[in-house]
Amino acid sequence: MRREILKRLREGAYISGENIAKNLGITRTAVWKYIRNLRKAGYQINSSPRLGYRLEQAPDLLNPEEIQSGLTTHVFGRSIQYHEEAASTQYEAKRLAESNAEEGTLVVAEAQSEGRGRRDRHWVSPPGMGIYLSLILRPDLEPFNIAQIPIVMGIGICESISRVTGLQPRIKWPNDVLLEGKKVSGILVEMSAEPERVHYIILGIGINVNTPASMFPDDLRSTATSIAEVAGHPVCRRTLVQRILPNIEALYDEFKTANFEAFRERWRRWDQTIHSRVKIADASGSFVGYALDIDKDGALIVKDQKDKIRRVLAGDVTLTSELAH
Ligand code: BT5
Repeated sequence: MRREILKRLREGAYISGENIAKNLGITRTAVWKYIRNLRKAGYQINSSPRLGYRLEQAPDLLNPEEIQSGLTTHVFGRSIQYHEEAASTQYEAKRLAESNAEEGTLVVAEAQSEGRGRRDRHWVSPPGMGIYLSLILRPDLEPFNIAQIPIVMGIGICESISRVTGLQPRIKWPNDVLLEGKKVSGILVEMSAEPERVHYIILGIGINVNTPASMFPDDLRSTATSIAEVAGHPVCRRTLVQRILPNIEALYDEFKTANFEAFRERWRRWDQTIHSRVKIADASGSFVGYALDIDKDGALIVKDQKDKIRRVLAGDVTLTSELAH
């Protein structure tokens, strides 16, 4: 009902409470209560005794009403579960996936108390500042290909940030998006699979949109940033989500039928890893080298200090400089 009322208010003109009530088959008192609740949620709604109600300004919330108004996707975000606060949108999406939620189901939270990165690391998720979302995917792919998904999705996030803000984000292989060398977004892919078959994937995306530097813990200040910090002004989270969803939906559709090779050039366009000195760390240790390229499977090709060529499939990359080759 709330969504229906918003839809009518969004048409832009004044609309009387009586009209809304008649249209939706509810009482005028019920309409008034919905309007009161919308105002509480931050919607600025003008009311004039003769003309009725008019929406002056919608808050920058990531609720289904806001995301879906004007969303151009076919599948992604057609069903949305919204939380003012979640422990982690990954947990919620996993729960939904286990109970057969359809592909494209989106979980969004305004804040996360236990936002997660890879290997159970923490993702800082202060309320109302960033985008914290998880999508349920059910691709007919082998588990081997899944590690390529965050790499491909990085392209969509860069393209979207660039389109909406004019900034030039960069990808640090495999799953970080950087602005001016600092992390602005991270991608997390978790899956439930058998050796040959993927049951579902939860694609998690975290973006620092309006997060002030002061909200990052001390140990992240030198490595994390937000779009607003770099742009110098706040950026509408809803606009960004509405750009990201169709972008990553198109990439995903293409990914299901093409192999990673098809994305290599586009990925290189945003990359900041290749031709850099890198430190690679994974569970088994770390080494220093020079990133030469990304191969047709999305692996990072690194020349180590003994001039041995190593193929890196997973791990954390630290860029130690950007010297030309
Ligand atoms: C990632 O992991 O970068 C994946 C982050 C995915 C977060 C999304 S939010 C929606 C969904 N729900 C979740 O619970 N998670 C996903 P990783 O590469 O492991 O990076 C984690 C590291 O980034 C941490 O150990 C910190 O050093 C740093 N970090 C934490 N919060 C950050 C932030 N907000 N901005 C920049 N860096 C951050």
